[in-house]
Amino acid sequence: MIFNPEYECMEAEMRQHLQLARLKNLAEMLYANVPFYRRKMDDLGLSSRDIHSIEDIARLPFTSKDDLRENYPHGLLACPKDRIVEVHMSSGTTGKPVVDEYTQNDINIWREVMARTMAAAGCTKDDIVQNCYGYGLFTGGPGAHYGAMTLGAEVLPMSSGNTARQLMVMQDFGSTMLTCTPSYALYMTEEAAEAGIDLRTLPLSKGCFGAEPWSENMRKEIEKRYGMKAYDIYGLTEIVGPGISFECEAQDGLHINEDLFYPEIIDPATGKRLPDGEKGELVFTTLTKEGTPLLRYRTRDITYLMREPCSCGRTTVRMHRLFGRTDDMLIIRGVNVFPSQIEQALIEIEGTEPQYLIVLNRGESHLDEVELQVEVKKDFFSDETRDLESLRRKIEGVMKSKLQIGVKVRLVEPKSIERSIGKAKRVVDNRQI
Ligand code: DLL
Repeated sequence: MIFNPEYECMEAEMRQHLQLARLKNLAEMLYANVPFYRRKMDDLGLSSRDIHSIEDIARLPFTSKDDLRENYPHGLLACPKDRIVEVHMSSGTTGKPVVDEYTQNDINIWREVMARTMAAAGCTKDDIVQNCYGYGLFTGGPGAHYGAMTLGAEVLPMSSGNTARQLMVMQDFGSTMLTCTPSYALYMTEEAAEAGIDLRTLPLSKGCFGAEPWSENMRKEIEKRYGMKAYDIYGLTEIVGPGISFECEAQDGLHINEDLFYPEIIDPATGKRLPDGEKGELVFTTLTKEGTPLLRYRTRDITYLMREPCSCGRTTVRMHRLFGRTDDMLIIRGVNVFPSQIEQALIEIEGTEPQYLIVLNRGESHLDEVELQVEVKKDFFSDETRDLESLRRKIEGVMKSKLQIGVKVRLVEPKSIERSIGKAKRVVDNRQI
């Protein structure tokens, strides 16, 4: 279902007018209220009067994650503090967290985009949504909660973890929709199998999964194990949380809520804008936010934009599912490798689980060495060393041909790689030690 056809199916030219008017307001408001942006625009000799078309956005300054950290906690606030009604943060691995402070209008925007997102996955007031994204400073739990409530569905605010209880509730309350990270969705299938629960016989028919990279093959695996349709949803704390873009039934890229979040793709090295269809770093401008609006925020996520019409009737630009991040891209002997490519290849290999860990070491020769730990399926894990050895060699061969680099594969026992209830950790980098 299309939640808001007026905006989601708007004619392109009309949308551009809307985006332009909103961008001008934003630039004016940021100049007036946020010293950080006033300085940046003064340095470039720019004001909102220099914006004549939406393309002029390229003249405006970027905002980086470091800018957010340096202005922690309230430096980028653009409205009086007493208008803030909710705060979220994401911590990442180093430094201060990045903060998003919401006014009531910002929360309304979030409700709107999450309702669009979940409606596109088929959620209606008749659904029972088991929400196993974490609740708290993380945006996943509250975001899906707001979306489900806006659609009038029943929400089970489970948060992540306590898998036995998740499975009990799933059965006893007849959940029809699941929202969580894809890795947690898979983990629950393992626990269910162990407990003798056949998930395919339950009423679950759809799910919205995101917050971490996952592959097309992982989607197929989730769909098969649950007997449901699995949709990709994307977002980041700094911009609003989940709800920036989402898949429709065509599952051919993620529709961006571009009346609210203006996307661009740039070359991460030069900052130059790239044409549609070309892969680069995704950049967002929040067109209508009030609390902590951002100009040209560099997400570090890599994708490309697609403007071809979609069969669902929405006219919004789509982004390809993420290829990775500029900061988790591994450069191994000059070759760019993303963990998601490894995952995509692994699921095609009979006998392995989509559970893996990439361990990077600096070898004696001072070259980077990659060890790929792969979990073997329970029924494949025999004592026949010959079988395991041939499986190991097979994986090494596949990796060599798909990634163009040599990877040392180590097969590990079923369930020995640590499971996550939130975002999975796929890379251990020992090279700094
Ligand atoms: O992960 C928001 C979210 C919650 C999205 C629930 C979807 C569902 P952060 O914790 O700030 O926010 O992390 C944002 O996670 O820049 C991407 O690198 C990654 N990410 C988010 N969604 C996807 C996805 C939330 N569908 C960062 N595919 C982003 C791949 C994703 N990566």
